Amino acid sequence: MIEDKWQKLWDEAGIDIAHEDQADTRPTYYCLEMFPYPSGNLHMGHVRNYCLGDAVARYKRMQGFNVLHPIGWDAFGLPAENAAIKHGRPPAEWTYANIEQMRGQLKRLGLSYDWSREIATCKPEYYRWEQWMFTKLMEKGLAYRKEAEVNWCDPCHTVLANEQVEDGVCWRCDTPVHKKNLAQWFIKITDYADELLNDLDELKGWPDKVVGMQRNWIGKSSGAEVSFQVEGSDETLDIFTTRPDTLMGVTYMAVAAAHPLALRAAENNAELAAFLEECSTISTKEADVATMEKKGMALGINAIHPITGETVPVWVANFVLMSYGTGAVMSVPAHDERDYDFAKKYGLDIKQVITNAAGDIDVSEAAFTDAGVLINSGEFDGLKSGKAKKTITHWLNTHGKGEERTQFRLRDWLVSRQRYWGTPIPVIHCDDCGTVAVPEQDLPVVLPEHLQPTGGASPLADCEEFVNVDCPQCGEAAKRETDTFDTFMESSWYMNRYTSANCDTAMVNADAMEKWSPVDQYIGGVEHAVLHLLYARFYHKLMRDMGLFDGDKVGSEPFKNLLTQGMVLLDGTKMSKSKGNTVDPKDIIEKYGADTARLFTLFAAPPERDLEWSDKGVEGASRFLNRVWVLLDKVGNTYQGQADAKATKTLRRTIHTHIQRVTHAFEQGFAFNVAIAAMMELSNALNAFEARDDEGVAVFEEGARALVTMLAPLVPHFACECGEKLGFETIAVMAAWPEVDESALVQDEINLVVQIQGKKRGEIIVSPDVSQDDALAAAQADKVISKWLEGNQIVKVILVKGRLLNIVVKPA
Ligand code: OVK
Repeated sequence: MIEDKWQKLWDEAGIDIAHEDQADTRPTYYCLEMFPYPSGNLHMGHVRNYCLGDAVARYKRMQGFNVLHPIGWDAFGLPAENAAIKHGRPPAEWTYANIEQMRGQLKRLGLSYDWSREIATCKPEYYRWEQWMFTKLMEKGLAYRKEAEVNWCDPCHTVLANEQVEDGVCWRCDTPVHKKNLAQWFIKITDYADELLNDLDELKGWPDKVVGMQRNWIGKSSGAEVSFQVEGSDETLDIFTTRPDTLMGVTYMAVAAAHPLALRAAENNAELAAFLEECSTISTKEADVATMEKKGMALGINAIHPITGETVPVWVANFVLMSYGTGAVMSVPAHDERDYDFAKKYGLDIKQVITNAAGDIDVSEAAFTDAGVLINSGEFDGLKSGKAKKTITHWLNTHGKGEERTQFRLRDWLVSRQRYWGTPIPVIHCDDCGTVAVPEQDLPVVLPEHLQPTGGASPLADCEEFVNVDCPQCGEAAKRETDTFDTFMESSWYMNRYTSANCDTAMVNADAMEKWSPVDQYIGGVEHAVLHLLYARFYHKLMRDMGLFDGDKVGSEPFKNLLTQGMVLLDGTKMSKSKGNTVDPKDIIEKYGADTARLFTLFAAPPERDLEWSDKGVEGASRFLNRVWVLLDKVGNTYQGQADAKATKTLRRTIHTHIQRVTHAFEQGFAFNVAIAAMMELSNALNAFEARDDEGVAVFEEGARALVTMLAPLVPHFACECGEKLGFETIAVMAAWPEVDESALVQDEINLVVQIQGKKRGEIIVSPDVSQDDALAAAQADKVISKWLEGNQIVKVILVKGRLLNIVVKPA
């Protein structure tokens, strides 16, 4: 097996190890792929992700970089618990077995990871630093506990993320979920909203699409906060609007089902109470809220318009969420589609206050949502929307009824989960001292690994040796927090931990961070475009502000360049276990070997596009490697016949133009498919060549060596075997990347098109830097072209260097 042979040799040579040695003066390069959940077996999507990363890492090593290319396991989370429930084995057992299995599969592919830095996030030596960080965040007031409305599933006895609620039911047990107010832990990401938004401008190496998604998620909007008095009470109903110019068109207010006004109104109204209950089971996903049927009920309460003093009814509506803004909105049906549909459905007033320049807007059929000119707005009539926003906000401000405000869509990060298989939240609840952070010397709070979840409440809560503890402040009996962290916590800082994976005195080593961070190239699925990437950017800034590294030296962003890979499809749909349309990487590797699997995934599509699986494509990749192998047998051969110096020169030129093209493809967004296509062309050119003298033999060998060397980052075992066949001085994956010999690119002669009166009349063979006069002379000497010039007076000659000669004549 050539794979075993080479993998052993690579290990012995230690070529995958990132060097910390100060004496190593090579520039550093950090290449990282999103680390896997240890879910059981490698999927084709993983193979693609990790082959892309490996090609980058190996290429950079051959370019002379000291490369950090680590791997590890995102090991906590629900799948392990679900499998544990199904198989009756603790999640730790399942997780560690999967890690073993998947590590073997990664090794089988010959991926050049620095295994000395392998991490598993479920190990205390990893999560202790996350716990340490959390206690520091508590000290700074950046981590806090508060009651929040959450999705709760009774049978599963847990909070569900919005994404885990489908059509109002639990994704796992199909029971309707309901909203519940529970004390939860949050981290104040909103304190960093502005920085997270502004720093997006720095991320020139990220796809625009991902930057746009992050910008949208943070969702900065400017507008005004407006207070509406509740009729007959001292209370106000505060709302945020981005359209204060439409304030005079408010005809009703809408509040969330969980809003205190709604709850109070429902106390003596059974019908309303039933409606609020119905609302509590609906999804809070924005996409669902946008598409669901809009429903509401009047509360029987009025609000007083802050400018006109008129009353408008207050309704409860299922599309207003307590978790966004203030849980209340002003409704302007004439100028907002959702408000319009709702008003039409329930017969509420529609008052137009904006028109266009021509004044011919009619809102009897649909809302007019553009900016325009104010009408029916009293003293504000005639103002344009932009000016009106400012004027009305100013009016509110001076009358104490509102002010200018910027609002973010981003909410604080809810990090607690009522789950067993996660990092224990390092907090102790004491009847006297309240919520107390576990002191640094008592960390880590180790998760007992032997517990068996059953699907109900977390087994941690019943584990007395875990729960019962003395309060670190007063020494009295107290209880540990039994919630664990969201697994996005672990994946938010792993990229920094790899720089100093074995450091046991700090979360990261500042010098190592300076040396390696930020990640030069991050590669992973677009499914993480928003949450993971945002949390990782946030965490990096938190670590900086905690003084764990020098922000001026390291920078404030963890990932310099990002490549989001496309999906692997089979028959046009995403490979998925539940649909049964998967191709097992194991079968391909067993049948064709790791290199064919690697070559196919890299060749079949540009990295960021979806890749359609094709058995024919796999066979094609395998055949190409065979052809190269056979081609190498020609090295050293001399063929019969007259030596042809020109053909040899042309081959040398082809070799170097192809080195240039392959290098360019690697440098420009790692277009491996383009690089491989160029290598196939080079292989064909070599195959068509027959050396007839020593020069020919030497150039052929130069080409074969370049081809093998350039294949090394993609198909490393094969390239090493080829290198051995060719007598490489070093194993192919350690060879230096071939350099383009510029002199080989120079062409002695070129074909120059000759146009007369704008029409092509022939071609001449000239030197590439021919002068205009010499080119004209050559054209005049050409038998065919000279016929077109005969008897005509040449009035103008234009030479476009390297391309064409234009002659303008005056007919005789
Ligand atoms: N641990 C996280 C993760 O996504 C990453 C953290 C950094 C948040 C790529 C499939 C598949 C399809 C059907 C059945 C089973 C699997 C992902 C990531 C990387 C790791 C492809 C994975 N299809 N799996 N872990 N993939 N595609 O293990 O986009 O899910 O970049 O592999 O993926 S992961």
